[in-house]
Formats: sequence, C-alpha cells, structure tokens
Amino acid sequence: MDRSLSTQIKQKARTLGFDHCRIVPTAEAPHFEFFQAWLARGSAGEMTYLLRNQEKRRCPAALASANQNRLRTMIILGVDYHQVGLPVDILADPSRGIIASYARGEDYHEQIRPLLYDLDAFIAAESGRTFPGKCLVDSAPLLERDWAQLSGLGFIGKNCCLIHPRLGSWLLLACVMVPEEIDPDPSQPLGSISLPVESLIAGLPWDGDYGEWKIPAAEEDGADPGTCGKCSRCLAACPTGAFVGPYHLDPRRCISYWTIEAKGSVPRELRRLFGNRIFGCDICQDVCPWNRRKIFRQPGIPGLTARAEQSAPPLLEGFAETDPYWLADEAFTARFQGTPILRPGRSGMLRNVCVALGNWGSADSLPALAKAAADRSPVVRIHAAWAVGEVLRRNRGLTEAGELLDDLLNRESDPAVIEEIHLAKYGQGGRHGLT
Ligand code: B12
Ligand code: SF4
Ligand code: SF4
Repeated sequence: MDRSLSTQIKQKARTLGFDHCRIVPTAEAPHFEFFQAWLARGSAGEMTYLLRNQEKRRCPAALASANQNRLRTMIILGVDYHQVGLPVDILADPSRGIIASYARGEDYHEQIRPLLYDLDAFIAAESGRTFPGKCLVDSAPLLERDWAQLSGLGFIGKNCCLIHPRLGSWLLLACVMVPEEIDPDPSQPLGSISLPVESLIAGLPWDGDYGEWKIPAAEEDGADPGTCGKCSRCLAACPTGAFVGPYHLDPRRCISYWTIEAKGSVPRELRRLFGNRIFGCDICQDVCPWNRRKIFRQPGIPGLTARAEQSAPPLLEGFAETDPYWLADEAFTARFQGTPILRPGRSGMLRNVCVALGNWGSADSLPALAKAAADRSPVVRIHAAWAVGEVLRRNRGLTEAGELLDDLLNRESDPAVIEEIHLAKYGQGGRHGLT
C-alpha cells in the first residue's frame, strides 16, 4: 500500500478545487440489493438508463475497459456547491420560478470532468502508469452515494442524500477509478447497516431510531460522526409525499424527477404541489439540521458559482418578444448553453413553467399561457391548458380565461390536449368559473 501516494492525491484534489477526497478499495456496492428491489417496483420511471449495466453497478471493477487491467481503487470526490440561500420573499414569490441550488451555475458534469482527468493524470505520472483510469461524474452505472458513504465521506440521510458531518448535503459526487493499490481511508463499517431490504422497500417507520451507523473517521479535524437519529423533518417536509419511508424515495412523486428527468405529463394530482419550482427541488435538504451549520462561500470550482439570473427568474420573462427563451429553441439554447437547464430541453422547461404559472394563478399570465398553448409539443399544450384552468379557478368569471380555453378547443386536434382543455374549463365535477 502506498501511503505517500494517498496523501499526494488528497493534496492534488484540494488544489484542483475538490472539497473532499476519500479513497476506498473497489468492492461490491453495499446496497445493490436495495437498488434492484427499487427498480423492480418501477421506481425508475422514465429513467430507463438505470435499468442497464446491472453487473457494472453491482461491481464497479467491471467498468474497466480491456486496457485498464483491474481497477483496484476508487477515489471519491465531493464538491460543495451551495453558496447562499435565496431570501424567503424570493423563494415564496409565485411569479418567479425557483431553480435548484446545484443548477444555478455551469453544468457540473462539464466543470468537474476535466479536473478528474487532471487528477488521474497526476496519479498515473506518480505511479508510472501509461494508460488512463476511469473518470466518472454521473456518467457511468455507479451508485455514487453508496460509494461515498462507504468511503467515509459522509452518511446517507433519511432523505437519501449523502451528508457530510460538517458541510451538510450540498455536495456533488464524482469518482476516479485507478488500478493502483492506494492506502484507503477508514470506511463505513457495513456490519452496522443492516436494515432488511423488504422493510426499506415497504417503508420503515419515520421516527425509528436509525442512529447506530456512524462515520468512523472524519476527514476534517473536529467533525462529528453523523446520523439522522429520530429526526424525520425531510420526510414530513416533502410537498409531494415522495418518500415511501426513510432512505426510500419514489421519484414518480418527486419534483426533481418531474422537472428534470421526465419528458411526459406531470400527474394532475401532483401539479398544485410543485409551487413555483421549475427545475429540481431542494426542500428535503433545506429543512435538514445538518445543513444549518453551513458557512456560505464561493465554490472551489469557479464555474459552479450561482448566477442571479439563473436562480429565480421571473416566470414571464422568457415569453418577452425581445428574448423569448421559453418559446424559441435558439433563444433557449443561447441562454442556457453549458448549464444543467438544457437537460429537460426547452419543451420540458416550458412544461414546468406552465405548472408554476398555474400555481401562481394570476390573470397577468394569460398572454404567456396563450403562447405556450400554441407550442408544437402536446405535453406543453396540456400543461398550458391546465394552467389556464387554474387561472380561471382562482379568478371566477374571468372572461379572458374562459374565451382562451374555447379558442384552444377549436384549434386543438390532439385527444389528450382536448381532454385537458375540457377539464380546465369544466373541472372534474362540473362547470367552474364559466362566463
Ligand atoms: C437517479 C437520480 C436521481 C433521481 C432519483 C433519486 C433517488 N433518491 O433515488 C431523482 C431525479 C429524483 C434525483 C433527485 C435528486 N438528485 Co439525483 N441522482 C440520481 C443518480 C443519477 C442515480 C441515483 C440512483 O441510483 N438512485 C436509485 C436509488 C435507489 O439510489 P440512491 O438514492 O443513490 O440510494 C442508494 C443509497 O441510499 C443506498 N441505500 C439503500 N438503502 C439504504 C439504507 C440505509 C440504511 C443506507 C444508509 C443506505 C441505503 O442504496 C441505494 C443504492 O445504492 C445519481 C448519480 C449516480 N450515478 O449515483 C444522482 C445523485 C444521487 N443526485 C444528486 C442530487 C444533487 C440530486 C438532487 C439534490 C437534485 C435537486 N436539487 O433536485 C435531488 C435529491 C433528491 C433526493 N432526496 O434524493 C447527487 C446527490 C449528492 C448527495 N449529496 O447525495 C447525485 C449523487 C449526483 C452527483 N453526481 O452528485 N436524482
Ligand atoms: S427533492 Fe423535493 S419533491 Fe423530491 S423528495 Fe425532496 S422534497 Fe420531495
Ligand atoms: S432532515 Fe433529519 S431525517 Fe432528514 S436527512 Fe436531515 S437529519 Fe436525517
């Protein structure tokens, strides 16, 4: 085991801008069985990429390509991204769309990947290796949280997030896998994490005392071992009831899944619960006591610095003729190039914005909704019609909203959109707010 290499890697990682660096030997993923049971109940939804490459997910050594020999060591890296919380009056302003904290700067994949290559090149130079290792940032079938916990970087909370005992859960994870045998950090003792998979899947009691697993050795001096203990704030705070129980989230009810990953229609019963969140959701982290200790600071990777205009944009801004970024593909790409907002695409974001406009329920949004209702995407038209219905519901007798729905009905040919317009105008159980 090379102890000095371990120290050098950590120093190099810090210089590159990583906040955490832990070293763990490659093994089998500790909670792969849970992951499989989670998949079996259909929790992946549209995220079908999670169904592929099961053997690699179980045993990351299988990620090695032919020239990489055995990948014996995983270097787990953590990047702290949370700079400053938005003021409450902005967060609660229904005329603005809230973007999750991790997505307020440049795309983290693009920012972190070159640094992983640099770290790998450094290790190769030190050990005399002539071929590259594997550099992964959410780009391979790897259960990143599982490995981060095993490496001792933090503990997995009931909200499923990897929580560092000093810095909380505002962390992005990445990994470099290399063939060198490098002195590992003390890891999470697996023997202490022994919740039966069936109970986890069925949903454990919220207030159970799941405090027996601890972080054995803290990376920074003075850090405490962490557990959730009897706390269950995140489970109670989730607006959509996405937690089946501690450590078990069903993405099909999660705002983050619907606003980032899913392309389809948001289930009607969830839309009102989204509030003004248009990309991702931080609620189950915002309420976590482990995040209270946070000292806000600039991220070590400058590209992740939050941009004011990408944090809580006014919902109607992107409909303006000068820069119609919710309506025109070129304007959307120009505004969000190199950022995570590109992932759902323009139509995905416009769908999300329509949900937020519906939740605002203001008559001021009707001209924007009329534009969205003319979009080429039926999913967008469905959500625009729903939002007009919400404006009508909140402003009984508002002629413009009723007329807009009539107009949409006359022009529409897609059966799913027609159904939504009908529901928007007549509601589930009869007429509402008709002129
Ligand atoms: C799919 C995915 C999602 C899905 C599903 C998330 C989920 N909880 O299942 C959705 C779209 C909902 C999502 C949302 C978010 N995500 Co996401 N996501 C992923 C992705 C690509 C795969 C995760 C996965 O495999 N999910 C399936 C479930 C079963 O796995 P898991 O949550 O990782 O859980 C493991 C452990 O909890 C463990 N486990 C199971 N049972 C038990 C029991 C005990 C007692 C313990 C201790 C552990 C444990 O087993 C599981 C399998 O190993 C990872 C990147 C990666 N390659 O890992 C990022 C990742 C998990 N996401 C990340 C982030 C930042 C987010 C959001 C905060 C973004 C946002 N602000 O909107 C939210 C947080 C939602 C939440 N509370 O989890 C970060 C998390 C960093 C961290 N500190 O934890 C990751 C690691 C990306 C990265 N590279 O940084 N995400
Ligand atoms: S990200 Fe939001 S919607 Fe998803 S589980 Fe957390 S609080 Fe619930
Ligand atoms: S809010 Fe409480 S239960 Fe949830 S992750 Fe944080 S400490 Fe654990």
